[in-house]
Amino acid sequence: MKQLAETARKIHEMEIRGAGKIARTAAAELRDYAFRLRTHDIIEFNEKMRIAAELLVSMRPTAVSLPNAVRAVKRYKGGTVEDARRSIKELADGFIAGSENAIKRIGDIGSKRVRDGDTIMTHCNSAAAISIMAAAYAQGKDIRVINTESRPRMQGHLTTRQLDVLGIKTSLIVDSAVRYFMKEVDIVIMGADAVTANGSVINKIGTSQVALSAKESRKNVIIAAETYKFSPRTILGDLVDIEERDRGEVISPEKLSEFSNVTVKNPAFDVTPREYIDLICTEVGGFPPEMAYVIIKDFLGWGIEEMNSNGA
Ligand code: RI2
Repeated sequence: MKQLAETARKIHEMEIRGAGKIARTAAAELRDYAFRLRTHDIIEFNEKMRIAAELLVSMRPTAVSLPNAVRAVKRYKGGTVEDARRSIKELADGFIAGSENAIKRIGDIGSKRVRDGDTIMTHCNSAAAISIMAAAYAQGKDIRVINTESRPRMQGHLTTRQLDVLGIKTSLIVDSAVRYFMKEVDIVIMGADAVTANGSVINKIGTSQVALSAKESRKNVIIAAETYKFSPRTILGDLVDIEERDRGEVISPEKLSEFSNVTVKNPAFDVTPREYIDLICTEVGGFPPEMAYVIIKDFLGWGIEEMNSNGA
């Protein structure tokens, strides 16, 4: 339980972050937890696995990749603890390998939309979006990236570092300079924490402003998202929760205490309507956002019944 709680804490406090990374981490933690459990009673084992799954899912409410990964592992079968463990390992390892492969495929597919000489704008830090840039650069395309700081957690700095290591020319800008620089941009590439059945994209706060600015300037917006970022439950009418994080990320408690009439809002994500998105690039191909429902149905493959019976 100690290690499970520690992994949960790291996800909650964003020591482990990024929608894909938290999904792979949760799958690995469930697998390892199954092997750490001492019980030989399958009923007790199943109950402990259920509680562990719920705990992990509750750590970040927005990234749908997290419940989707947990759900994939929870499909295990087995009449004995040994059989259940074997099944869990197979499912978790399969999810992790599939996820890593998906990011690579997105790079291969999405990079075809990047031309030699392009200036790309990106926001926050997305492994899937960076995969596209890295693949385009590896193909010998001379690209330049403009990337935002992404306040308040400054994940843009991670992007700057990763692109720098790859050798890609990068300009780091403050979030409020997006529109100022949009005229220099050829294409916008960003990641996703969730994609809804109607093709809206939920990603780091500020994404919708970048997309709005791109739309105004007639610049294409590509969203890089593995199929497990699509939210099956939105077909049932559920909305994706937007995580409200600690106000201390925005202003220190000491500073805030100087004011009498001030509240601080700190939503971590926003919703970009599908009208602002030209293409969602997944590991099974690039699709217009209007096709989100098809991806959920055909590639994610979860039936309505399973969604109803499984809260994760
Ligand atoms: P990959 C991140 O969320 C960012 O919003 C990023 O765009 C998205 O996950 C997708 O990232 P956070 O964990 O899965 O930083 O493509 O809140 O790496």
